[in-house]
Amino acid sequence: MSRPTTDQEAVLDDIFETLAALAPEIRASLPGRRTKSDETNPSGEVRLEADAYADELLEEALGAIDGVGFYASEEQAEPIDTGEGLSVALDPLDGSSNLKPNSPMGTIIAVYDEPLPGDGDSLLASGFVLFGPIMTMSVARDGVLTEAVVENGEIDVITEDLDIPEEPTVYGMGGRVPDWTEGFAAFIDEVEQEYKLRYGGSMVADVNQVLTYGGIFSYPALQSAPDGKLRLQFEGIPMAYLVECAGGRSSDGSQSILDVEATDLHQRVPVHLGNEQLIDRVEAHLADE
Ligand code: FBP
Repeated sequence: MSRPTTDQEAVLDDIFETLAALAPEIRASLPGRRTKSDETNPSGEVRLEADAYADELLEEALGAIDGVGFYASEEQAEPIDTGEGLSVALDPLDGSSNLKPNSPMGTIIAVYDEPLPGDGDSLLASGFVLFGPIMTMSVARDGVLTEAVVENGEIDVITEDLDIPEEPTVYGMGGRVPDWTEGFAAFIDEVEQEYKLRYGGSMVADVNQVLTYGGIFSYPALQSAPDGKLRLQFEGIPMAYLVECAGGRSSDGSQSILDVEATDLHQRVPVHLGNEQLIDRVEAHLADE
């Protein structure tokens, strides 16, 4: 992790205030944009009209900030040069397949102090906006996770220094069961006896379940996809830092996701996030594979 300078702290303030101010507009844009466009993103996924529109809004607003030098997103092949300064990397609409069934979604942001692809060493801060029954924004900075309500575009802090509950109660995991690796299937055989299932198809919403109730979220390496589904730059690293700031752990199966080498802007990574004891257990099962 990098420690922000005083100037960088001021730019980070601008970035999160801008994201909070934009959240109501992104949410208001969703109802009329639930249809698929005829375009695919760099990961080969069909883009929704809402994905493209949220990306445009975020690029325009964040790219205009003095001190933001690059804008990159899951929806664009290359970073956009926006001047001098920090690099922002976004998943403009996480869980966009949830828009049609009107289920929770989010926006994920990571801020790096180097050109992209960045890794855990160049990460300065990360956060997400959760479009749930209410609109909240969780921000990880200087080793601390803060949760706020952003209903009217202003940051109204509700939890300072949020810690993951020590006693885990929920688990959520992606991928189809027949496509799980042997070690991961053996791990799930155990936890499904102990905890309640919470998986809804949006990483932001599912990880917030874990931050709220304790437990584990996984989108593991699959037999058909050894690197899993989720993107290191836009999903893995930012969410790993949030969970680690809350006293939890992250893993790609054998190491913290913040230690994974970033070689490509759209590279994927297996993701495990949650209470330390559960991450230790899933790593032990995967080590046996
Ligand atoms: P998007 O960012 O393109 O929405 O993809 C990521 C995601 O939707 C995650 O939020 C979620 O955890 C996962 O993919 C759901 O995948 P699946 O549909 O395979 O369960």
